[in-house]
Amino acid sequence: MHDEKILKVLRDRPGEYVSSDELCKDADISRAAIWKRMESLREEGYEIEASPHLGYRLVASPDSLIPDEIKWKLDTRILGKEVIAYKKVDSTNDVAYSLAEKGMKEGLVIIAEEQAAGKGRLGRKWASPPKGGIYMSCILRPDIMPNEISRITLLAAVAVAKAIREFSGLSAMIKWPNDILINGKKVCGILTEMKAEADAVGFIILGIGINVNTSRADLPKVGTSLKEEMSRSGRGEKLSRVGLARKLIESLEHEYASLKKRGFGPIIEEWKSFSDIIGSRVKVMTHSRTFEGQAHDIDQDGSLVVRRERGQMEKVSSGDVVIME
Ligand code: BT5
Repeated sequence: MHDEKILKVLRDRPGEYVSSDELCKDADISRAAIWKRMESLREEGYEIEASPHLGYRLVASPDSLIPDEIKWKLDTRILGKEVIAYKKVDSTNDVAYSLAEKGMKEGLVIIAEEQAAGKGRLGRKWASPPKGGIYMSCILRPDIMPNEISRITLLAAVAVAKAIREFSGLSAMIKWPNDILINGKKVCGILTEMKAEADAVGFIILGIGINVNTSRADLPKVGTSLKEEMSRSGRGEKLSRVGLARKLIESLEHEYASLKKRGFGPIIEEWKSFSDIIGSRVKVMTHSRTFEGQAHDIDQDGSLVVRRERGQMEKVSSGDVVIME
């Protein structure tokens, strides 16, 4: 099947009819095959108009997470050069992890319309209902130490916040370490998993879940979606998941390249500009203890530095925080 070729020909001439002769030549197919190919594209959700005299015209593309749609005009060199999509999968992180173990290259993106067992951190669940969300995981092979993995989570948070802001105009904020919030509610979560070898990182799976057009009824109480927040601000439109996925992959690549070129410093500065945690009173919960203090800083490996009552500083590399004021 060369639907990709047909699509390319139709897309290269937006709004225009392309004659059957031209399609045969440019997409390298026989006249007899055109109709069947058009039907299969229509089944995937493409709206294609046919005119006996003029030929075929692409009117609209579906907002399904189809690899060709995501890769269309994707402006990256590493991330998303290869995209594998599923209608339904247990967890995109698990799929990406096993492919990375088999040696799959950096940059591969696994994306799904629905997850049956979407994962949060520490055995928690990520609600992944169909049709409204983006659930994606990416293989990264950065040259960092295992204790620097939080850098990738923070980098991803910056990339997501920027992508959402640019794409929707909503003021996405970051909450340490891995939440993206809009109006105080969670719209995105990030799960970074890694395989460490001796004192180096073998690979990292960067998993991102975003509620795009998801209805609130399908989300836990703490959650919201971009569509819900758009309608709260008087804009009722649905957002294009394909468009946002593309923007997100580009934004991730931009931050990842910046990490390689300029180090972590500039990313931390941007992170802080999207977060209001520094200076706030916080309750910190790690797997072993709970304590309160004032969020003082984010350090060079992505840990939260908290000032305790008597002034002593505590570094927290993983856990959850509640902002008290
Ligand atoms: C996270 O965990 O926020 C990481 C979520 C990562 C999900 C992506 S989707 C693609 C990839 N494949 C996977 O299997 N996972 C990744 P954590 O910080 O532990 O937060 C989990 C908590 O967020 C839950 O206990 C709920 O309170 C809340 N939650 C669950 N689903 C949500 C949703 N869809 N929207 C907002 N909040 C949600």
